[in-house]
Amino acid sequence: MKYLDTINSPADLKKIPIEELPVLAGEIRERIIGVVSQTGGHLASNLGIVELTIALHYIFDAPDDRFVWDVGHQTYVHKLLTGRREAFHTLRQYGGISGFPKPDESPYDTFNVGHSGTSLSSALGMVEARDKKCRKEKVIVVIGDGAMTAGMVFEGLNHTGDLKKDIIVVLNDNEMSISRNVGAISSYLSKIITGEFYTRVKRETEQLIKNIPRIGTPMLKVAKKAEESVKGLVGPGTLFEELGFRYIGPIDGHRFDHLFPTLENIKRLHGPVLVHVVTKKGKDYPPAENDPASFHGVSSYDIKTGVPLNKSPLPSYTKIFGQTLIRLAEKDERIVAISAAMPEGTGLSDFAKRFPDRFYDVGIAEQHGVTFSAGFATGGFHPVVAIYSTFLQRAYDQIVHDVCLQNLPVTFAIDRAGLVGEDGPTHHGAFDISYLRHIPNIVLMAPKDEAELRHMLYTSIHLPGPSAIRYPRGAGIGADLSSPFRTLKTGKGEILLEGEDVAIVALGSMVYPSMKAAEILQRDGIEAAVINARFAKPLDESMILDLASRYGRIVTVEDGVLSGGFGSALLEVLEKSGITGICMKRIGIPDKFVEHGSIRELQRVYGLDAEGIAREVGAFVKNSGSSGAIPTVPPLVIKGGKPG
Ligand SMILES: Cc1ncc(C[n+]2csc(CCOP(=O)(O)OP(=O)(O)O)c2C)c(N)n1
Repeated sequence: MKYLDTINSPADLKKIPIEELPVLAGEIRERIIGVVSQTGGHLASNLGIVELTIALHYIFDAPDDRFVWDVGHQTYVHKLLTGRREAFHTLRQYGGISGFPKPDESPYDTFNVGHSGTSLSSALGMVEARDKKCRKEKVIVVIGDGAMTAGMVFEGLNHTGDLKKDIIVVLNDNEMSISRNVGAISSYLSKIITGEFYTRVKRETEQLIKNIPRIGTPMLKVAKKAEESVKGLVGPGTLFEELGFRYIGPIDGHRFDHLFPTLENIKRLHGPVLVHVVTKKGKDYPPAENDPASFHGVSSYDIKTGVPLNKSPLPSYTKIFGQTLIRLAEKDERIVAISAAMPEGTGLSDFAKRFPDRFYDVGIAEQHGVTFSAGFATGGFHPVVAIYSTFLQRAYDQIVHDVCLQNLPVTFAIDRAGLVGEDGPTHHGAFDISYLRHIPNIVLMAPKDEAELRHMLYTSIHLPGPSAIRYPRGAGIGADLSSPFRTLKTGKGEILLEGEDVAIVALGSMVYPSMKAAEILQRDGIEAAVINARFAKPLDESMILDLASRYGRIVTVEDGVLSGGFGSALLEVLEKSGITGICMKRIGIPDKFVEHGSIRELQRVYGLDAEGIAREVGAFVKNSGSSGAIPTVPPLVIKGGKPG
């Protein structure tokens, strides 16, 4: 019997003799590698944190003691040790356990998380709540060196140093974000790990002492200076100590004989403590150790080789975006590209190789990345900021205040728009249409396929103001990419299919499913027109009013939330025009956080596949009378104009 199979809670873990824990660590790695080879998930991060998680659960007493994970993608070991061992094979599957911490799923999960940089702030809130209730539990943050680059962490550190309450921060440093970690903080941590710090301190101290004169006040003064200087340099964690933390480390995060005594000691300390633990991403699985960036997040793979299974032969939107940007940048020196710790994920790694001086990885710092681009644009450049829809939420005010208010020419390449699948509610790109379309000056587009993405990117870099292109996760449809770039007319859609009974106005990745839905409807005797809207802002108002007067029935389809979304924008156009008697139906994501599951499953559940759209449109046509309502159309006066 495996040790792992005896563990249903941390209490069971504590029955295993300490000297046997390396065996348990091996079993856990085997289980994770096996399950993730089928379900996909965050492999390398979890393989790197096995011993650390075991030690934390052994030494502390969860769920009374509260673990707060940053990002939360590294919690598979924690899940295996806290009652989710038997459900572990359902990881990230529809109806199964989540790939991230979820208080709804387990009392051992203290905070819902998926985005980086929230741990310290949420933990500090828990600390204050604990102290106000005169309770004694420990609050332990586990944060990676990549997550440490998020600005909010520094806001949290700042506040923690001020409050001086009991809190433990475990810094899990593997020198990797998804790709190699970047920035000055990362170099600082790296110097600590490599011992460069000690060498420098020693050298500089020796130099100072050599210069001390032999007698009198000057000697004292210099000795004092030497002391201060050494204080500033000595001790690897000076930065954290100056912020009010007691720094401990660095220690080897794969050695129980280092982890146990350190964590035992820390348990007794008061005030903010930071323990610096060094681990290896992908530990003990050669494909992941050798290429931790590719194995950060994986889909199903062959265990022996690590080679991905079921990879689509068609290029992804991400890839087409990256390739297109290189082509455009070859001819246009104004183009620079910005990523927030995701050069691979956003398709910019080839751009970074081709134009190292025109590529910026700002770390997990979406807010900074956007305002940095705004500043760059004031200097005559055209920054293209590639950020996933869900992470761009972070930078809402920067988009409003720093880019759009000043009408600066910045392109937002919004990858993973719409449902993203197994990562679930923290990661779905459900809100971007709603959080962008009300901002003055911005042009918001969504391509129906990867060929249109190329034209949109070309169009956007020639616009005088801000624009955003939202496109989905995964492969395109295999569209022909050979046509030369062309400028799309701002705010103009295209009619793809004429019909008589209803007009389906679809946005972006919902266009082709809507075309398919029209085929299904035709078999039921319903003739649907299909329109590719292309733009969510500005809208093709004249076309919408024309459709309204011709059909009397309009259905909008979008892969974003309905509240404040694309369909709502059409309703606003109708309301503004004074037209009445139009039957309208909006299809999209309802007012809820969508769970995890494959994109296909979720589209089926939420009626966003061809069958679902056809079903909804068919019922709508039947319920809205034989020929639709007869619209009352006032004289067409189209107000508003193109954005600046
Ligand atoms: C706000 C935000 N931006 C980007 C991401 C994508 N992301 C997930 S994990 C990760 C890297 C985290 O690195 P680190 O904290 O060092 O953990 P590791 O995987 O190396 O253990 C990134 C950039 C995110 N989750 N949240």
